[in-house]
Amino acid sequence: MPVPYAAALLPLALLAPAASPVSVVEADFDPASAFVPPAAISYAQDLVPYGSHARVVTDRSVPGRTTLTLTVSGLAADHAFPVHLHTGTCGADPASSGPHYQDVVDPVQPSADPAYANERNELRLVLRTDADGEGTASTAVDWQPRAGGARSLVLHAGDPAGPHGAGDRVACVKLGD
Ligand SMILES: [Cu+2]
Repeated sequence: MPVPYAAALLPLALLAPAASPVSVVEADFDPASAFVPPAAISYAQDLVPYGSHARVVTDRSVPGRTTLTLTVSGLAADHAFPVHLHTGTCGADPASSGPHYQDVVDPVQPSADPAYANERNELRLVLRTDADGEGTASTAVDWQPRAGGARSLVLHAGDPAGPHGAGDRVACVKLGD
């Protein structure tokens, strides 16, 4: 009896918890040592003061595409932060966020080969704050992260002295799996 069977399943399919194509993370930057492990960590209060705010919207509603938008308030004014999607989660050690997430993973790690370490194969953006320390930046890539593979968005200090220098990791936002 295929028809009644399908009809019986339809409501269940509608109720099934499908992964939302748009996820939103809202968090205040706190010290890693906070009693409750923070959803966003600052490692450099001069650039990312405690209590400053981040909102990350990850939109996967277009098949095979990811658009990520980062909006902040309360950060250092008139500053450019290189921001990347990283593989690891945020921890007390800034290095715990691990290497950059890559769609096609470089077999040689740490990845320095521009065939892999580029802005099409990694998710990168530059967040520029205004005179009030507010800013928003968005970028899109033609892939979607593997489940559980991209667990943080890392803000770097920026290094105007070097062409590729992202500089120290100054803050980290935990992303859901
Ligand atoms: Cu990075």
